Amino acid sequence: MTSFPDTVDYSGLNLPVRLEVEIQNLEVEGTIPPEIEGAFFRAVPDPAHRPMFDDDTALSGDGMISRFLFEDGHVDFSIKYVHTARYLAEKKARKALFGRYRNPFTDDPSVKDVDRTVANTTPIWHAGRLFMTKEDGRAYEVDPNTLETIGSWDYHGALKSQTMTAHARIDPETGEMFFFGYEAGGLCSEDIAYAYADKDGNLVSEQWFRAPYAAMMHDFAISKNYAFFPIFPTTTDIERLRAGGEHWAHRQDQESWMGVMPRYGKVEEMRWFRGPPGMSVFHIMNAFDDGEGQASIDMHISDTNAFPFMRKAGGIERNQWEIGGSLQRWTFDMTKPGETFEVRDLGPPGDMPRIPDALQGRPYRHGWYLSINPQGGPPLAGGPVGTAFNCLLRIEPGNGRIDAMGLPPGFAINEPIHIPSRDPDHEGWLMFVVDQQVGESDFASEVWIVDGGNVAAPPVAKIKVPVRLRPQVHGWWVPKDQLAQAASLKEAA
Ligand code: V55
Ligand code: FE
Repeated sequence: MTSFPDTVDYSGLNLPVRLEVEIQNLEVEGTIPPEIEGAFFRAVPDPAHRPMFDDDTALSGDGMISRFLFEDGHVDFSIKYVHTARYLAEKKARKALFGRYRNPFTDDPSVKDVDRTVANTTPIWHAGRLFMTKEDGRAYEVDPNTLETIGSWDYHGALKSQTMTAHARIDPETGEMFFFGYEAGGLCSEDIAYAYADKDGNLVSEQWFRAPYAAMMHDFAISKNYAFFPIFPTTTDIERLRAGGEHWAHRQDQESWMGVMPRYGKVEEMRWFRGPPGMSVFHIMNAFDDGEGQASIDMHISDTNAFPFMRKAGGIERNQWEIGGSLQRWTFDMTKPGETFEVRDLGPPGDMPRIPDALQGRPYRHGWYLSINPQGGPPLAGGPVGTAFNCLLRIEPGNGRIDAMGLPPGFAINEPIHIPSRDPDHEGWLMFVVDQQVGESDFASEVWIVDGGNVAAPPVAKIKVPVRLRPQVHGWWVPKDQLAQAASLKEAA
């Protein structure tokens, strides 16, 4: 008999579900735009076993790959565990063998040399392959049709980094995938690997450099000519890990850095710009440059780390509702020496940004992200941070225009994906899971489809999910024609 800790990470909306299901023909209210055909993949952490430590985090949950498949006017749902080495070892033992989040010193000795990544953060599609990623290890390849796990992914033995980010960036013109791994040389190392693969999925380049200090670099960005590496002071320490402590502690007094280098350049060309102390960044909306050395990055920045356990480990006492922040644009003049750059506020606090894939690394007119509805009570508890978002924003960073879909307190909005429209005058569609509290400990979920250019309007379709869903982290849209090009189909043929 398994019970889970009575904490926000394991109860309420975050209560583990642990169901692998396949359901055809979900009930649809409204009309799904006929041009929406393909797969909405989601990464869902869902611990298969009670954690070894009651105060562990939702970030430790075993990765599940989930798919809403839009085909011939039908929507089918499926979800399956990623068969990581860790998942398989614990399944065999019928209990958790891996200890604290990213602390191998707390593991059962029987799994000393077993890969401990949980592949729970982002499903990434590149060159016909689907990967489940987690920044503490290598990706796992998953079959996009069967959702079965193919195995750990290292670019056919070419990748040297021991880790790979959950936030890769794909250039819309070249099809190259740019990515990085931090703690690339091992636990707590300051090594960062910067790499890219060509449009066919071959690793072309991997260069290593040293970070100013070992920090959680959750995301990065590319523009047409530059790569941007954000270092914010959520730091790690091998001695703390040896003592059984947390991997991450936020440092309110430590400075931040932005590394900027030519995206096809040498890491020796990296320029480091010193930023303000104590700030935290998880996700970056986009970056772009003007071809003449003016390089900008737009990111969600907050004045401390949003994760309560990372603040606590750093001795920071701050309530969730007292965290300040904004969407900020940092602009670097790469033609001039020096450490200074320009900062501009673009929008209210929030996270989980989305832009059309076609504008990755390019100037863009609008983007979307999640925030908290200032009207009504506090948002639903749950999700990886412990507090859900309940407001979808569309923002035009150029002129400050903001449109919003604000939901009442009992609702949670998961990260939207964007589906481009065939109509060039249409901004495309946003699709996201909405969770709603329907009883003291009962929750119901739907997939909503919203007109990207008119987020304040009611959804054009709501798809009912007949099982409970645990909050996802990130998602990825793969259109029908790309699914048909899956490497797994070719390799099976
Ligand atoms: C994040 C998520 C993670 C993680 C580290 O959203 C950071 C941020 C789902 O796992 O391990
Ligand atoms: Fe993320």
